Amino acid sequence: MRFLPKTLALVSALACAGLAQAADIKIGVAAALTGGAAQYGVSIRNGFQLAAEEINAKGGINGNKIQLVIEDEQGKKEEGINVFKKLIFQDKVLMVFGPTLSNSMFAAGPVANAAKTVVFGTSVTANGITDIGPYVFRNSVMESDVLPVTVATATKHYKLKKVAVIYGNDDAFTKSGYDVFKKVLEDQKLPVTTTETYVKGDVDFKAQLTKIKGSNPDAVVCSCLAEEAANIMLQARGLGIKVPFIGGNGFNSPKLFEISKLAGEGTFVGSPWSNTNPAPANKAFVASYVKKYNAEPNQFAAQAFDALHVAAAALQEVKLSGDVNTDREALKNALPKATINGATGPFKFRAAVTKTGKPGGWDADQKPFIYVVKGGKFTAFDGK
Ligand code: 1QQ
Repeated sequence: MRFLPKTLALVSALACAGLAQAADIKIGVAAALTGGAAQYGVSIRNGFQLAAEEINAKGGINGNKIQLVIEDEQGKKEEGINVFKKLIFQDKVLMVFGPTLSNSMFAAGPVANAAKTVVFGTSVTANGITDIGPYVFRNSVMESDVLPVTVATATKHYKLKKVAVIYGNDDAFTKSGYDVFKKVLEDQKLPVTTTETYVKGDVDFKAQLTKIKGSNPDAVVCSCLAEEAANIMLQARGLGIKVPFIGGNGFNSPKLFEISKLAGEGTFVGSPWSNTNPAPANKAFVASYVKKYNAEPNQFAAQAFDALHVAAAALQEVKLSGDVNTDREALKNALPKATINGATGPFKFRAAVTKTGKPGGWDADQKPFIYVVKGGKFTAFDGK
């Protein structure tokens, strides 16, 4: 003991006496807090902060408090990569949540996977995300699990015979959503009257909508982010298109109604979260969210909230060594078995089925709720 530096001697003395300070668990959150995707990213950050506060108030994880390191990736690929590098190599976080968009995940996810650091998406729904590698996890439900249900439900309800399609062809999520819609429409034998595209930043969709109107569909299928979807809806009504819309995960933002007002009435959409789900975990989440933020939560907040609880469930089972590489690997091995009963209901992972057959990451194993838009609000579809 005589030869040890003073502070080290003190630490080891405390450790011997069982008084060593519990360490914080640093967890990175990369979310789009500014720019167009902030309509999703701000809710995501709120969900994480609420979950971290609650977990820490109950004593943390095996006595260790969670410390969130939150960065704005602006919904841009390059910023996603920059922020991931900072969190992983500079801050040396145990794991990273995010980014908000699939488009950014395809760029930033490989950075985390190569650094053998868990990256956990809470809002990324495109096909192929978990093909990036074994360190990639998500609790966001893939469009390929949700859209077949959404389309089948809308088809039955409206007795659809043919639909038009519109999508953004330069975003990984809207493009992948289109690929899924195309396959679902083929599988469900619903003919397509016309397929129209736009690119990021477009605000005038009248040329595409005029073609859609001329093709006389019974509904318009839209693989779009919320802001574009809302403008498409408004302009469609302006052109006299009266048929309902069918959308994907991009629709699940209150922004849709802020812009479209009542233009989206009758829209069908699927989501893994229901605001009216009476399960105790969801009621508790909604109540504490409203108390903290003085606003209603949405799906993106619920998924972020649940994601931290999933990570916490895995971390309960990990004996942290203090060596970041060892601990990152231990978390990656514990995470696939983590299950919770959360705001989005019972959650578990399933191993990704990759295109290459190489080992991939882990996808969400959850079923969607179906909603129809009534009075400018998502309303649980009652099956009639
Ligand atoms: C994706 C999405 C978006 C709607 C996330 C906010 O599902 O990019 O995958």
